[in-house]
Amino acid sequence: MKPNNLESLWMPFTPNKTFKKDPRIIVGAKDMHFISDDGRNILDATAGLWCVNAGHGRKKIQDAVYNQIGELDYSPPFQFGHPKQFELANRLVEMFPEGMNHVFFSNSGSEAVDSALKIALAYQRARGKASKTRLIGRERGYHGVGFGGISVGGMVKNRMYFGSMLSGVDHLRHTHNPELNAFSKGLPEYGAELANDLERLVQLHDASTIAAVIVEPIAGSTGVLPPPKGYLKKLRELCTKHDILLIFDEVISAFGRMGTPTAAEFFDVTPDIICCAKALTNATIPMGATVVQDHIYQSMMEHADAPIELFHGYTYSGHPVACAAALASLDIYKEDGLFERAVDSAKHMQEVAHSLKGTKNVIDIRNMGLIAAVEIEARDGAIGARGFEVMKKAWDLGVMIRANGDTIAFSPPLIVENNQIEEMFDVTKKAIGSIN
Ligand code: PXG
Repeated sequence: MKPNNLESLWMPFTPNKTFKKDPRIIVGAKDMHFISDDGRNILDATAGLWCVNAGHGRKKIQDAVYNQIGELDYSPPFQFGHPKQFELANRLVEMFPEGMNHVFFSNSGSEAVDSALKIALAYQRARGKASKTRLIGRERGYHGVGFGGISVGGMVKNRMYFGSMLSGVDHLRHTHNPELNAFSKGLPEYGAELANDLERLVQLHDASTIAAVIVEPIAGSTGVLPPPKGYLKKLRELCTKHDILLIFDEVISAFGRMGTPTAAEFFDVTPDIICCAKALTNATIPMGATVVQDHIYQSMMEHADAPIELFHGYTYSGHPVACAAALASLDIYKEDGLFERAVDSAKHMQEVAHSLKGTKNVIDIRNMGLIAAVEIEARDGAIGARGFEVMKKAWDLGVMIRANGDTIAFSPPLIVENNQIEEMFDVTKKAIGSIN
């Protein structure tokens, strides 16, 4: 392919100029591997982008999608229904924490987040608390790329180019504390008290102005930050105390990444709203979902001031083909026992990941569930350069890893074998060793 042929496409979150000089092109995928255009098998240590939890090319999903297109390719989601979206909503509420019984569909994590924020605001108004309009996110949070998501998000580059965003937003402090918590296996010991930062914001703004707090139970894109022990429970208590909704953005953590259907179940903390996407359809067809507790839905049904209780929705909300892909994915997760399998693989990955302690430039290793991260020290004046070079080198050596700045993130499909976990980290170690 001539470099020219790559010019028409503006690639997302990619240095276009650099990429197009030396492209990495993927032409196929099966199970744990991608296939590159030069015919190499590349081990997928990232489940694509935290999303292909059942592994690639699953026949059951392929058949479900094919059959669905023949049976009902599309139907409008406003004023009309089709059976599979009700079936999928029922399946999801069975899996999700008790009381989370209503599902609003969208097409991505960003939309699932925007839907959650809008539901939170509309709910507060419907129940007579219209002054509760403020949204609280957290520093280093990632909630997708819509204006709602970047406003509550806390990743500087994702915000600084895009103007003033939503007004009436504030942020909790992030929980990363390498001085005390570096090389923690599983949840870090120190930092639960950082949840009290919500009290600071309540004192500043008053609870009567705050609609919701949104956090990732485990922060992913910012470089994998597991929550300190006790942090999420404390945050839940404070939200309840101040009558503030708690939203968990589970776009990466739902569907088995923690060995449970949701991280909420893993932590035994039930939020008011959960956003999910990605592995919902094993990433085959784009889909997002926002799942809410009974009290939110019931309040909207009883108190909304118009027959349409929520003025929100997407042309592709509950798309029949996405629903078919999601139902097939949920079947696979269950039939293959993949969430349980992830628990065992996570133990092995913890040991293997931490064996990289002592490798040149490695300054921290973090893990939780089937997620691990190896952080390397940034090169002077070039944050992210080492991470990028390690990612490229690993690709050359046959493993796809993800660099979030100088943190290498691992989130393999839940079907990963122990020897493949070892291969992921062996190659990463070599890649780290090969750069200066
Ligand atoms: N919330 C969270 C917690 C996410 O991780 C989104 C929302 C947005 O989802 P969509 O489907 O709109 O992209 C995400 C997405 C990375 C990386 O490098 C992770 C995501 C996206 C891009 C890169 O870890 N997660």
